[in-house]
Amino acid sequence: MWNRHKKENDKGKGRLLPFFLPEEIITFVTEPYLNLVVGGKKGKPGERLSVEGINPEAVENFIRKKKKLYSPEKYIRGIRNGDITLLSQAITLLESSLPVHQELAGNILAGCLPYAGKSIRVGITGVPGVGKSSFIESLGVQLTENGKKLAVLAIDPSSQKSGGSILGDKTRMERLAASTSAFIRPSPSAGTLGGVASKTRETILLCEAAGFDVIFVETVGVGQSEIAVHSMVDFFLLLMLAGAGDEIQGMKRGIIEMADMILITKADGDNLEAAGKAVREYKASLHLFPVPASGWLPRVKTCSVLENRGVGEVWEEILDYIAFTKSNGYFEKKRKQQARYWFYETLNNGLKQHFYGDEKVKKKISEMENAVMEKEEDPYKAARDILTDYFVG
Ligand SMILES: Nc1nc2c(ncn2[C@@H]2O[C@H](COP(=O)(O)OP(=O)(O)O)[C@@H](O)[C@H]2O)c(=O)[nH]1
Ligand SMILES: [Mg+2]
Repeated sequence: MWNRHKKENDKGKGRLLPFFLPEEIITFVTEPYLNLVVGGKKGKPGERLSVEGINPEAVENFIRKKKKLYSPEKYIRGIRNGDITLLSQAITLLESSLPVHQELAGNILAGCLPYAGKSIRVGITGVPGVGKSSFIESLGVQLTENGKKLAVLAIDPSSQKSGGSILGDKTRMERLAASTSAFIRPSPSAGTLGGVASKTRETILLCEAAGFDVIFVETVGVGQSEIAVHSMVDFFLLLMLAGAGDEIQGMKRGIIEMADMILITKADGDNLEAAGKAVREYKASLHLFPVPASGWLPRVKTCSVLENRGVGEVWEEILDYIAFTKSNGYFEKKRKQQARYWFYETLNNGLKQHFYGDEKVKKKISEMENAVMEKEEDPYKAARDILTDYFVG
């Protein structure tokens, strides 16, 4: 009747909970909730427990109360007024897998959409240690001092277990974090990359409705996360270290091709000469690439956060790019393509979740996996059989 549930970083023995509680509720369960289910503190393990005993409405109401959820209108109004607390709560709802949260978040998002879309969205990528956080802090402070409202979001697939590395970065972005015009939000810590990234995109929209006119999306990784970020920003900035080869930096050609600008960081001290050399090399290799669809030829420049050089120039570059792509129609075109991308992403994710979450499918997959590995089953036939069963029944 009772199962032991242990959270990932729970050092204790975990918690004994009724077997029938759905997984997403378990993460929320506390003693009061148990009392509600079993009917009072005296409900002993194994007693008075039945699936019928659970009133889903009571559970939802309880969760609503416990998390102090408000009506969608209240969130929307708050966000529109720039209320950071309500904005943060709405983002947490977006990131939650609880159906009641998802529904509320969906309504909030829908209400905010008409007010979204007006910011400049910039993706910032590069290997760990290249200087992303330092750069964001430096440019961010300049922007906020000039009256901009800046939101910094992060997608970091490597930090999904540790729960968002930008938390540590917040200390690196001390000055920015202290500014009332800046909003810094770590990456959501659960789910697949596709899921995490789509939450980040929705977060952009909420931030825009809250009046943030510049959005930075920081990402670290090689490949997948860049594609996701590229699909939600207007300008994609690639930070590179001088002196380290492309292979060392783990940069695939595709990522360089996505970049609207390459910025060689830490161009100071002993590194100055190497930085200049890197600029020449990247310029030469960019010439070998086809002209990008935007018509914009990416520039290669250097910067030093330490000596405060070249940082503000990046912003000038971004503004030039926005003006250029707005005048040639590419800006709108890209945003439309991005909307289509996320439409399909969401469909794909939904299908996957439904398929892999299906009990029958789960059982069959676990049976078949071994058979396929032991060559007892043909992998294609095994997969087709499972799919046919799922779709045709
Ligand atoms: N010399 C020099 N060091 C820098 C510069 N920018 C960042 N760093 C250092 O590089 C290290 C990594 O920077 P960080 O911003 O955390 O990189 P991230 O991992 O890409 O976010 C830190 O120790 C910074 O102090 C710079 O312009 N010049
Ligand atoms: Mg960082």
